[in-house]
Amino acid sequence: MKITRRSLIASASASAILSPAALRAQDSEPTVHEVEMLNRDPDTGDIMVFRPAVIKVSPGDTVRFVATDRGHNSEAFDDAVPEGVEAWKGNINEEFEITLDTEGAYGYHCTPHLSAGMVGIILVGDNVDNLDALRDVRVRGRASARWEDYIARAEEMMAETAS
Ligand SMILES: [Cu+2]
Repeated sequence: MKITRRSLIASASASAILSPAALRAQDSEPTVHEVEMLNRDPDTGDIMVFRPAVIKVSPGDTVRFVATDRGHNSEAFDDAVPEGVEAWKGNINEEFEITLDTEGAYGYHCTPHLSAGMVGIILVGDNVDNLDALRDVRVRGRASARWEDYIARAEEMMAETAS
């Protein structure tokens, strides 16, 4: 079998995931939320997007960025993660997982496509005190309209779960 870069990545991520038997042995399976990295959203037609771009998860959940299309990654904004949390940076073209234990809002982008508006927000838990601070993140051009839109969507999600 010819070892391609793709198969190497696939086997590396497969080995990082517990077998079904091991998962059953655990008290509770970790919840994994998938976010696709896309050149074009097939539903909206938007170019350079994370899908879904705004998600709400529980503390301890894992978010998996899936390299559906090539040329993308996920990089957290240094000033858009809860205090004391280290920003992540995934590699281009590779699936990337991050487990989020700390409650709060996490803003991220695709490194090469920030100016194209490839940004996203993850809400963890019910106390996202830093959500408003995401407005201060330096996002310009086409990205700034999406960023504002996503922050508004995140605020709606929080309002829904609070009621
Ligand atoms: Cu990208």
